[in-house]
Amino acid sequence: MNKDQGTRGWVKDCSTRRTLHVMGCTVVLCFSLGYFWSMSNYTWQETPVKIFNTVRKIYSKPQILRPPNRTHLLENLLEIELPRMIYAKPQVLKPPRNDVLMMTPWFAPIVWEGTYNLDILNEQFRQRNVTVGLTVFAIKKYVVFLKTFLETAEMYFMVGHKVNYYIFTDRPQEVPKVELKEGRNVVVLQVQNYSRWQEISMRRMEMINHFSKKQFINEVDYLVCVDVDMRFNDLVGVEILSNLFGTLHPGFYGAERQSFTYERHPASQAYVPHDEGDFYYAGGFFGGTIKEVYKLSKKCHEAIMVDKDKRIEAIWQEESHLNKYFVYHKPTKILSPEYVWDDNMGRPEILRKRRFLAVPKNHAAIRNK
Ligand code: UD2
Repeated sequence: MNKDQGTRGWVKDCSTRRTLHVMGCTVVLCFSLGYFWSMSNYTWQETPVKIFNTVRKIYSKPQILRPPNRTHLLENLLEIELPRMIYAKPQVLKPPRNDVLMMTPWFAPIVWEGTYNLDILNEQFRQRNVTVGLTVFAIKKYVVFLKTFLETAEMYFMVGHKVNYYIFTDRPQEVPKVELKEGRNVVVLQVQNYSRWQEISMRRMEMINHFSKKQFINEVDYLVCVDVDMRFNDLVGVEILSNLFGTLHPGFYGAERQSFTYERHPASQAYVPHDEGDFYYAGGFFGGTIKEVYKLSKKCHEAIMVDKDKRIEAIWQEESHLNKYFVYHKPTKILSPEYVWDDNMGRPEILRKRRFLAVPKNHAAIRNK
């Protein structure tokens, strides 16, 4: 074979191979198109467009994922000008109280009179322009407690701050008209009642949870959830506010773990073993940010429903579930019994203020009525 022959031979060979290659690719492409078309809901006209888009997607330049731009969060921030703040300097070597515990082992403050400066706290919360929601249930006969409750709240609760009173009731027409200071509103939420007082008490978790999502999240920054058969007797202000707070029950603040009236039946969702738990908290005063109260009320309501399916009712209804919750989700602030007191317990020296007091009630006359 001479040089030319060789070249031509190679050229010929090459063109045959190219022809075969093109034919092969065409066959594969046709089969692919047929398969793609048969597997998809596209018409023959749409299929090439779809393939083009898919190929374009595969070969297009990869996009670098950027974190969301959050600079807007820093815009429009108010320049905060602090007024002069004159007050006694905190003394590192002189704790303000040495007769009570002021801090938990997980660094949550316990709020007692004499341990904080309300002027500093008021300034901090005013700068944040907070609105506080106070939830209270007055179902059936319990509407009789509303007048005193609201009148005393106007005197002592979150003085100088914006407040929404959320009154859950089945008797909206019986909610008394109380004169309110500026920035404070009464919002009546009509809800159903239940025949047993225990059920009413427990269902508060469900209703607080429902309205947190539906309404409170859009209207207030914090929720304070309390009993209605109470009256404010001294200032209850922003010193109580924190992500998640509970209150030491007046009957158990000095008690040992073993005597706490946690639910001790292992079958209940509220069960707390004898070697666990920090404090016994009152069901009648807890709160936090809407997010935290939403989580708490959801968990407690779900636990109550699991018990209900098993025909179990925890010993202190939702208070038992609240106590279980706080064992495993520690409050970020704890209120001393100044915030839920009953004069039947006397007046111990450690109690420098009685801020929120039980109103004596005749159970037989008021419950299930
Ligand atoms: C304790 C707790 C309470 C709850 C209850 C559960 C404190 C101060 N109180 O209160 O929070 O855990 O035990 O056993 O820790 N209610 C109505 N209509 C009714 C019945 C109840 O509106 O017919 C509402 C009302 O807001 C009342 C609350 O539910 O304040 C709790 O009921 P309670 O005050 O009769 O229960 P009590 O005093 O045993």
